[in-house]
Amino acid sequence: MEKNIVVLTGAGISAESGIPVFRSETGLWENHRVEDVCTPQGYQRDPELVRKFYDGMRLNLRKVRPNPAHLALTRLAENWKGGFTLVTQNIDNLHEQAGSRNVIHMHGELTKLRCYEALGGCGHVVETMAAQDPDEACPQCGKKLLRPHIVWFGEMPLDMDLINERLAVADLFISIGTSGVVYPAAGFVRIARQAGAATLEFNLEPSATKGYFDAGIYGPAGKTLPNFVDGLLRDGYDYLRGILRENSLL
Ligand code: BV8
Repeated sequence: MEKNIVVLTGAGISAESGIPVFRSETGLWENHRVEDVCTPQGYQRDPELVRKFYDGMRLNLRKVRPNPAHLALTRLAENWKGGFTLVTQNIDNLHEQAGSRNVIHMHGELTKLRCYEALGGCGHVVETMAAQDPDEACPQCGKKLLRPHIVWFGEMPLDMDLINERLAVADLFISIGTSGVVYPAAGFVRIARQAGAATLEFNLEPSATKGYFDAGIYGPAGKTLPNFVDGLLRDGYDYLRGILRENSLL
């Protein structure tokens, strides 16, 4: 019986591609307070500030490229015989640039805008790589209520039913480059454990949820992940058992 793998990535997998991670010592994110740029209230207060914040990150996507960690996940997905699910907290398109398909962007995507339902919009989603034009009307309902299709704090992450379905039948849960601070993503390892999955984190240093992982491999994912994927594809679960033993956190 082939095993099901669920992977969760966070900002750390994009760090070696030059995209700053979410949390920093200053607690600021790209020089902004999180509550000003990553909450519905912040958007209500100053939609122009929030639009420009995401415009900057969207336009930056033209300059960044996937790193070996993204490419290793594409290789794993393409060659793994069992089920493979990639969930990301990231809003960049580096997994897609690396060739990953069916990526579940639970916190939304920089390359999409949505007609804002809470203000009376229709929820229609449009793709864009450009700076947002605040006067652009929704192609579906004609209202000028388009907003970044990003999940802000206090908003429900996307595709949670699908994610929970995949976690419920996971045999291996791999978390890569996340501090384990933001929920519900940080709770996925517990759901996977309850389903009987082996759990493994790849990070620069132990995450806040390290206590729920069987093992941890610490260092830049661009270096650690390709080796792991090569071993798993070569020797399957024999290799995994060795890795879990050598890097046990229990
Ligand atoms: C919700 C979009 C409910 C924007 C983001 C108290 C307790 C528990 C929960 C809460 C609470 N109070 C409030 C909450 C809920 C809140 C939450 O979890 N808050 C936290 C801060 C306590 N969560 C929410 O609001 C979520 N929604 O709960 O809804 C609900 C219920 C009913 C009805 C409606 C709603 C929504 C959360 C989503 C917020 N949006 N992003 C954007 O990205 O622009 S979250 C944001 O944080 C990013 O998505 C980011 O991905 C995510 C998590 O951060 P990380 O990815 O982990 O990044 P971080 O910088 O933290 O860490 C990077 C890691 O990488 C580090 O550990 C580092 O060591 C490592 N690293 C660095 N370089 C490398 C590396 N690893 C490997 N290799 C390297 N080279």
